[in-house]
Amino acid sequence: MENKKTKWWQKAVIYQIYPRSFYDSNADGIGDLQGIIKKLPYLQELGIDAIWLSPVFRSPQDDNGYDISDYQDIDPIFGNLQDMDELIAEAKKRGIRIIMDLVLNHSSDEHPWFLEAKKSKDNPYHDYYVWRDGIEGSEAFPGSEASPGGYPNDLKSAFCGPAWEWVPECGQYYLHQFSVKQPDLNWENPKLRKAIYDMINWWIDRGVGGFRLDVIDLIGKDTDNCVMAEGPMLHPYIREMSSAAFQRADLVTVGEAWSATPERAFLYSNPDGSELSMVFQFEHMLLDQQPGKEKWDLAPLPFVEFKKVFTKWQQSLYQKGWNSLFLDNHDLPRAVSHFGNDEKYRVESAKMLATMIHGMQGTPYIYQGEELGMTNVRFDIEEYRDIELLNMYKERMEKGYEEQEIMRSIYTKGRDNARTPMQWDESPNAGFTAGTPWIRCNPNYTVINAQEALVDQDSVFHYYQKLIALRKQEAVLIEGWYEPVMEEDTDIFAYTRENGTDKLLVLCNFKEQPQTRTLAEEWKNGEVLISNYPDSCADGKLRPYEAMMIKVRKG
Ligand code: TEU
Ligand code: CA
Repeated sequence: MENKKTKWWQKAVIYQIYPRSFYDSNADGIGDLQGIIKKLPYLQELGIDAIWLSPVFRSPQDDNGYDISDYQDIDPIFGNLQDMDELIAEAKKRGIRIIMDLVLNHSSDEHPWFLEAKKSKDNPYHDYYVWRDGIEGSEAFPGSEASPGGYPNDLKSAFCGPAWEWVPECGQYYLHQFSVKQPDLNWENPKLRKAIYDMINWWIDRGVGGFRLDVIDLIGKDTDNCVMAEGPMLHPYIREMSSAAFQRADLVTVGEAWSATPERAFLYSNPDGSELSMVFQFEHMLLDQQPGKEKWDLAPLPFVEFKKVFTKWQQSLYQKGWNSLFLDNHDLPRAVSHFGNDEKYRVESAKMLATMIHGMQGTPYIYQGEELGMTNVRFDIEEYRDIELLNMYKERMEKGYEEQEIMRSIYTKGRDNARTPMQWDESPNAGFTAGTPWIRCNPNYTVINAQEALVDQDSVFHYYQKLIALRKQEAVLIEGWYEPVMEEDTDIFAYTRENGTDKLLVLCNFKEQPQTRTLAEEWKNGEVLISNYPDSCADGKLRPYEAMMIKVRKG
């Protein structure tokens, strides 16, 4: 097999920062760029190679920055362009690259393009967005006096309600797949595309290390046929953007693609570099919900299926593409609460999940606080801030759902689980701010915090540090073939990785109950590279949530 040169991002571990919840340097209750700069030594100690920064561009913050009103400026709540340059430079000194989060499917309704676009149908910017006339006889737009006709079609917004909003000024509806304040951009317009590529190049010239591309699978949409994800023009647009911008530098690019399948991921992450480095796919995240329903409609995790999804992705992309490895982000519940045990075995299960992810092929992502084993929260409804969650609460209350059931969905899947402030120490507000935090802290910060983790050699933090270091040492982690072991086992997640010289066994007990399994002879004298109990060995006995990586040399 041809051995192409390994790219820097194939050996990298990327850390995601949700800036408003990371560290507040000026006591206004919101995390900011200077706060991140202050915490760079912490990240360097962890050993990460790059930071993916959730959006810090100028924004009305309707969806916490995923509604951008100026792509070439920093929102004042986070700082200014000088702070951004300083962050890039300071991070670089520590060997850390900065990845910006580009939201290109939609802008804010306060973006100058949209302010122009809505003035009239003949405005030069009108065609930067997706407009349609009302349809006679279809469901009427509520409260409209001008009789615009009903909604153009029945597309729904991801944040509840119709995906169309009427603008009396120009007499048309605009498309918004997310909130009303996030109008969809019209990628069919070459002028818009050119403006976007110029903007990306401006950031490349400022020295950023790459980009995460928000809901990139939606940009090639065919609105009239209601084909939103993976539309006919998606890959042509990505290829155009890649050659007009990304390919100018040695960047990492990762597209968020909820609709990705391995077959499509070959295109996105083609090793020829014509599109992106990799995509975030979510197949493993969509299993514990009722089929055909929403994420709020909970179902137990089908564990064997969960493992098979990983196997499929690991094997299909081998030497044909590249995987992103993650169990949480700013839209998902906390990994240890979701897949582990956030009470009695919090530390063991957080380390077990880390082992399972970091043993695979791909680029691992750590979401802020995951390295501390931070957990989900249970707040009163007034204490939540997320637009998605609040809209859902309102809609389901109106539809007559039991409040208790709605709250259970929020505790389990709500995005604010991941957005509570980073827990730095046991001082008030977790040491996150000297002011009033924009969202309440998880009350468990008195026990779960970075200060505590840094002094404890057995902490989740130090376990991640070891895993990151292992990735730099063991080539088999980067290039080895993935083969599932005990595929039908309902308690254990196990697989091997193998290259020309080494073979690795990753063994993870996903349960509180101890397990005994018979391991193949070849592992008996293997070296335990890492494990979450002090005295793990390859005897096939696994204690609650025990996990280990065992290595043998071949031949
Ligand atoms: O998320 C994409 C997306 O589809 C989300 O609405 C997702 O379905 C939901 O969060 C799952 O709970 C991206 C960003 O990551 C998210 O933060 C933004 O709100 C969204 O795009 C709109 O930009
Ligand atoms: Ca601040």
